[in-house]
Amino acid sequence: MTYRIFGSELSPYSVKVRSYFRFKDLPHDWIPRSPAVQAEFQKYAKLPLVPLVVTPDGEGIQDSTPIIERFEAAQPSLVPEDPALAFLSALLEEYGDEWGNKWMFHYRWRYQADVWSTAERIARQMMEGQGALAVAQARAAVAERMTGRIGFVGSNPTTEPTIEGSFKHALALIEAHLQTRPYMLGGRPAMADFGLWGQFYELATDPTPGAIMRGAAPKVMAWVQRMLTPKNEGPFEAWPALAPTLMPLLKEEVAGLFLPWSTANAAAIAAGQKSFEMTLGGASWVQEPQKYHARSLAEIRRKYATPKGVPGLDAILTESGCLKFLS
Ligand SMILES: N[C@@H](CCC(=O)N[C@@H](CS)C(=O)NCC(=O)O)C(=O)O
Repeated sequence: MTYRIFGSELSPYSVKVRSYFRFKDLPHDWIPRSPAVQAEFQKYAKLPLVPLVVTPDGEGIQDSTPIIERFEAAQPSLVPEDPALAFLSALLEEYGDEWGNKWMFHYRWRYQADVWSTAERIARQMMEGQGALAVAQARAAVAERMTGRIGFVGSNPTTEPTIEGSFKHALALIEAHLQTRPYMLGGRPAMADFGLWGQFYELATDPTPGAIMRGAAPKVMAWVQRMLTPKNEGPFEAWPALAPTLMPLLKEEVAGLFLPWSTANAAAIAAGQKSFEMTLGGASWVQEPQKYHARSLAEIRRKYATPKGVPGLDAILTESGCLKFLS
């Protein structure tokens, strides 16, 4: 009854799923994706993406959010009983997965120290067991290919200040929020933790953003460590206790940047545009649209349709400014 997780230490969605399996105490083997396991990977994967979970009866599952959702029926569950909190948790997971990934990808492939450090680690995984020359050659190839792809997540000279500003601002807001609690929604981990954490874990291991985090955010760093093996340490808190430090994150980041960006991105895809431009957080933003994000925006809107109207939720979403993007 052992699951196999094909993943990479360098992939935020892979480490997210691994931490989740640890939290659920699901027996699993962690298999770093490399040429040695490529045939096995291809046997089960529909998309050339990690993570891939292979179940004990040989079914392949991809995409970290549905992977996690699939195992949620078994205890311990990540989902708070309060449906309003459960939705906010899913929304923060989505913000981490889709917007937090811009911070991660931008810092990783923008600055030379980060490019080299990441390319080296990827090359070692790819060239496992081969000599230094093979690793050095793979490192150069990875660095060249990935720096050329930095624009895929919307990072370019126009958007750089917004991406870096958002990272530092979110870091400060989450640092304040984690002063008095071990996890985003209180004493136990939630979807929100897993989505945000995958990105922050990668950021913490890269030189430039890692230095910023170590200098400015000790509580976030302790949470990054804690989330490697997350545990129930107490109950979820109720919204009134979370609100003073969580509302600013919903307002300034989720409603201020992520949701307007995601809505414009989806509109650009629907219109078949090659690129889109907008004013985001008071600055200009321009990029080629990203296909996957339109699907995940539709999915979060679908998730909103169920708790819509539960006591308290619409008031929170209205006050934060999120509501107009969700229906
Ligand atoms: N939405 C997917 C995203 C998966 C994804 O983008 N994976 C990246 C790594 S982070 C990937 O596999 N890229 C191609 C590769 O590494 O070969 C999820 O949540 O699992």
